[in-house]
Amino acid sequence: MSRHEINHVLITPVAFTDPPLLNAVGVHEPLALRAIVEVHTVSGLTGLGETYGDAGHLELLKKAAEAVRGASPFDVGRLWSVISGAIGGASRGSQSGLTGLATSGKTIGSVVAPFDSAFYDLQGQILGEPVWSVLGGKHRDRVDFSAYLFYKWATHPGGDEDRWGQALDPDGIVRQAQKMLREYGFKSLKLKGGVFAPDEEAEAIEALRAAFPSLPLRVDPNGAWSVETSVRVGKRLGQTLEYYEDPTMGIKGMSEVARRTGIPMATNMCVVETGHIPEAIRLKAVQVILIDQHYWGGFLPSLNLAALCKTFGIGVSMHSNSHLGISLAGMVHLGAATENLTYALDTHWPWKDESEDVVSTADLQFIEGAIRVPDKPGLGLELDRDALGRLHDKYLASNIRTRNDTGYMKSIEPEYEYVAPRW
Ligand code: GKR
Ligand code: MG
Repeated sequence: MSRHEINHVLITPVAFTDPPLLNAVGVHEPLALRAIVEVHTVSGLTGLGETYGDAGHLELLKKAAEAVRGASPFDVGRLWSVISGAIGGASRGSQSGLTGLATSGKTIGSVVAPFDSAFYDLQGQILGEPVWSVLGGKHRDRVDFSAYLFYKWATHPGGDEDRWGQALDPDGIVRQAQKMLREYGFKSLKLKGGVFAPDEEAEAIEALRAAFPSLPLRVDPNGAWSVETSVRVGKRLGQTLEYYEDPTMGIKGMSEVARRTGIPMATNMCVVETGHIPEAIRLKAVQVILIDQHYWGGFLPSLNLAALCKTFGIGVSMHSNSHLGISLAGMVHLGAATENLTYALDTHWPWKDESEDVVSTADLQFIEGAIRVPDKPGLGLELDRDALGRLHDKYLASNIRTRNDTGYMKSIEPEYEYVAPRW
């Protein structure tokens, strides 16, 4: 029996303010959901993980929590089999309220991930070492992030205007980029597309290119475009793009776009579990994979994926959803420990209200678009119980239990329908 045996797991769903960000399936609701996972040991330590807060996901997390009781925090290699046994190998689909937008994969990895995070956090605390050190050491002292631009409304219906204002055309997107760069110093730009007609979005990319001649640019329509549209827009944007993220759905379509445009294709949609990798490699469908500890199963499986990418000459970037500070810390530790991190990471961070979090992120400040890799033991975080309580109350007071961008959009624009590909 380990001195640090796990004796208790607490799962707390929380809600935090989210602006009306537009995407291929609708628009972000006024609150985003997450679940905070605390793993407690008999020795009195607490390891932290952050994950999706959808109702179906919470049910699986509860089963997983039962299954890890009695384990040692050093048992990370067995987490996958222990948890998949407990939840019956549950796979994609049912936990996601996102019609057709496989943003998170929602595979078993998404249930394992917060436990992997908490276990590594505990290991670091026990050893007095930061998580990146336990993961094998750091390859960099600063982890670079990319600006993540969204078309957006000025306000949620009936709400107050947020600090970003409206961005519904190329000028609005350039203004948003200028503000984000001014405040965070990012050195690359990603535009979330799939919202307006593809040529309007191409115009926005061209406007960004004119405004920021030397910055790498990415566009991500989340599979909203057909192969033909993706090829046409890809040829129009040509070498303007650092990579072309999920313009179309599926490995075969991505492969055809890669072959016909020659632009590096990136994905967080068509390769979201190991079973997708052989076909993607055989068809040369993706040249960059966005790792994400939240659905690949945590830090260890993400590092394994990065190693596989290295073997096959595939670049590595990182994906994000709306997230809080525990996720941000995890991204920085994983980013530091990933040797072949070839691109700046995605983050939704600027969209969050800084005052809303369950941990202090004072050690995770953006300077010139990067976060300095922290040195404190574990993830280097301390849970703020009052803040956790406040965000949990916010969750309880809301009626949002599953992310549903499409339903929210339809409640505002009843004629809205989700279709893929839309163009
Ligand atoms: O937050 O609307 C959003 C994004 O579209 C997100 O859901 C995606 O998962 O950031 C993501 C992506 O790169 O596809
Ligand atoms: Mg994406």
